[in-house]
Amino acid sequence: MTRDFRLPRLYAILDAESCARRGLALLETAKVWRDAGVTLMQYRDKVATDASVLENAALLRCVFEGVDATLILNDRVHLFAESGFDGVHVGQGDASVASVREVIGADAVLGISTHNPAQFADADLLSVSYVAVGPVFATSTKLDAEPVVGLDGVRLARSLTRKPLVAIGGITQANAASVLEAGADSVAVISGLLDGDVRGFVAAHR
Ligand code: TZP
Ligand code: MG
Repeated sequence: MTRDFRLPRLYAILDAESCARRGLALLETAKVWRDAGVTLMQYRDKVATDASVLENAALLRCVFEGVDATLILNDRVHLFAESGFDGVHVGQGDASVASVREVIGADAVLGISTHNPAQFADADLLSVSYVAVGPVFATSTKLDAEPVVGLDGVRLARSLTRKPLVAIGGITQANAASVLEAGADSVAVISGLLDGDVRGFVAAHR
């Protein structure tokens, strides 16, 4: 049930473009993350066709077969059922939470991105499973990112929502503890995993 969703401390985001930019294969990267102990992974692919996203989703499901892991699809709400994933993550510019819920059903995991106090407070009232706040720090992964909210933004979000809270943007193994101390339940990471030591990251935030 949505209300009981619990975020693990590490929310790994497998971003297809970030992998490609580094010459890393998507599935091999997912296998490394699985073997390192990742239990929540979002597949984010802003450019691929729907057909290719569905193909990758099926392969990623195979990678995590038999593992107690939650798989989330970024956007592409219309592909949710076919993807066989556990949930979707949407941004402020996407369809309304109510209409997304209609498509994915009451039990699927649903996350929403938030960037300012009004959105933090609004998200608390929505039927989302968790709230993402960010960017906490500067990031070069998302070119159209909103202004940095900093650790104060995480504290503010924490004070305005009782939902499970994940922070995103520029998070590395070196600064993750400060983000969790600021009140986030979890850290969502792209570059910090691709460029860092994923085993160390998982072990430090189990
Ligand atoms: N939303 C806000 S910042 C961001 C997204 C998707 C990118 C996070 O990537 P990184 O590499 O962990 O900074
Ligand atoms: Mg979106």
